Amino acid sequence: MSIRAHKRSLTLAIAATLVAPFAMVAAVAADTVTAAPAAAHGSVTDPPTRNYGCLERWGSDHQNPDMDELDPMCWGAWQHDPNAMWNWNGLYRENVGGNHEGVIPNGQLCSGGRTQSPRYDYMDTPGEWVAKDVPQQFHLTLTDQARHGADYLRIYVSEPGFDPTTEALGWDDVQLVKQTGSYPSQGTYETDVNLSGRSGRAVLYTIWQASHLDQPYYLCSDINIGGGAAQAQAKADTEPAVKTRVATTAAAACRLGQYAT
Ligand SMILES: [Cu+2]
Repeated sequence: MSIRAHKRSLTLAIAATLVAPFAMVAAVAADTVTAAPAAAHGSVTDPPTRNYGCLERWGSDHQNPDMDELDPMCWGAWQHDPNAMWNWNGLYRENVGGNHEGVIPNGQLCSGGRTQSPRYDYMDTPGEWVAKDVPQQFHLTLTDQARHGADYLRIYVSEPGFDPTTEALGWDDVQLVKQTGSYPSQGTYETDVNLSGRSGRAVLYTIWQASHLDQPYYLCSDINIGGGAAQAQAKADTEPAVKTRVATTAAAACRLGQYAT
């Protein structure tokens, strides 16, 4: 077994232990459990990606028919493939060679060029995705359960006037905000994002170039720039229990990751 294969199987073993809390949350709420084991990878958890947001809000209640009205894009996502949520951390491609714009077609940025199709295809669907209120300057957090490290985070924001409720994101719709330096292997990567001069709904697009392999992740987060921060905090304080459970699981994953290395 090569070192790389060994690392991979170790990662999978850790993943099997990590996915259990999610499966239990689902089992409590639903008669049928469709959760499949997720390999331990990561994603932008704040502001949450489309699929991570749908897991945060509905992971313990994903068969609730009210979701159709309350959160229609999440409803669509769960109908399309629940594994996009259970595997919230697996939206990546491999061996892209840094040629992101050449490999990911316009209109498919949020699914990483329909990676592992059809699992994440719905992430490209225009519509009323729930957008997180953020100030013009905020912290972005990427949670890396596998502690892959990062060669860089490259962060784009959709152009003013781009309407994610009617358009799928293309390269001509985004402008580069920043590219970070590298991060060592750790549980979270954080960076400041400055969107001065911007307001309203936008899509934040993050490419995480992991360091263990050529394994870039393509991550869309819906944001409402300048949206009432106080209001967002009040909402967060009354979020259903699942949010806490997911956050606890993610934190536990990071700690487990530390011991596993
Ligand atoms: Cu990974």
